[in-house]
Amino acid sequence: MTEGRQPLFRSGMIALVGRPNVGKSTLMNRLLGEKISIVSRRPQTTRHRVLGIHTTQAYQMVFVDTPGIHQSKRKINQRMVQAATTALEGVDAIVLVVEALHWTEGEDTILERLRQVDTPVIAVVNKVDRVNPRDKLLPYLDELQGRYAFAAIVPMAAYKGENLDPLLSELAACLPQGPALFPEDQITDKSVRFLAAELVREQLFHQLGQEVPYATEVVVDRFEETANRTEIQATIVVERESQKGIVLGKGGRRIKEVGSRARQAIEYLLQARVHLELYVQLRAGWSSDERALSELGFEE
Ligand SMILES: Nc1nc2c(ncn2[C@@H]2O[C@H](COP(=O)(O)OP(=O)(O)OP(=O)(O)O)[C@@H](O)[C@H]2O)c(=O)[nH]1
Ligand SMILES: [Mg+2]
Repeated sequence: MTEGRQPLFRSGMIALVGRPNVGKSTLMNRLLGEKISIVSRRPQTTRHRVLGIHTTQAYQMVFVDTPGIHQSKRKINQRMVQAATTALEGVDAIVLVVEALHWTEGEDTILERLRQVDTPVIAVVNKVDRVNPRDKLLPYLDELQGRYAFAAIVPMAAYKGENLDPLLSELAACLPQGPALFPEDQITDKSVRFLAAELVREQLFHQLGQEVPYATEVVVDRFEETANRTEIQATIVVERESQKGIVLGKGGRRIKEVGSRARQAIEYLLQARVHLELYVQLRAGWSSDERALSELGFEE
């Protein structure tokens, strides 16, 4: 499979970590040039580790997008954070994503963990498009340098796909020589079923207010590729009876809009026509129930 490639082919795993909402998933999608991870303006959007595989003639980088690391008493959040911290083990490099000009206790806590692993850490200072004028960034970058022995510090606007090349070269230098870990045309470890469920969940994060998105999970019940379209049936799980009505909306308008936007996104992903049917189901307190979480695919 690596025939025809450069003799010094490199490959390895790279974890993308940081506090919630700093732009880890946006960055991974940009690095891949594909949308694998869902993105929203709300924190705690990503709930699982998601691999994004980027293969060139010279290297294969396997990015691990992770949930934002934060403190919470909720069981689901604890499993999310566990998924993120597990991703720090056995990788060849770590990208710590931070927001330009915003250093918080959250970052201090993450640095504590990074000190426990012997892996090069590259800091990506994201959302620099918000810094105006740009030279306000300089003291922040200086400060950052004093906080940790970062292998490199790369300012970036992931959102616009600016400044990706310097990051890619820094990362390539961290990878060991070796054959590709995945087939070169593979872009993720996740199934299309998982990605479809995520695209529905993304719409819930976009379209529902306050705590409701955090009380929802999406399960694909049926995924069937027929000759001319893909048929998907999915259930939106909620925690409380009152949330059912919110997800449905007046006259079913909200769920219809969620379905319509999610269908378009899934069609784009699959490059195929999609028929999407959505249902809502109450599963009382699922996000704080260990068994329900395991059944819903949250690792222990
Ligand atoms: N202005 C600006 N916004 C950005 C940039 N990168 C990401 N964002 C926005 O930041 C928000 C969070 O982005 P995500 O990629 O979901 O962040 P995340 O770190 O994966 O968040 P969690 O999965 O919740 O931990 C979204 O509204 C993005 O559009 C950037 O470079 N500039
Ligand atoms: Mg994310």
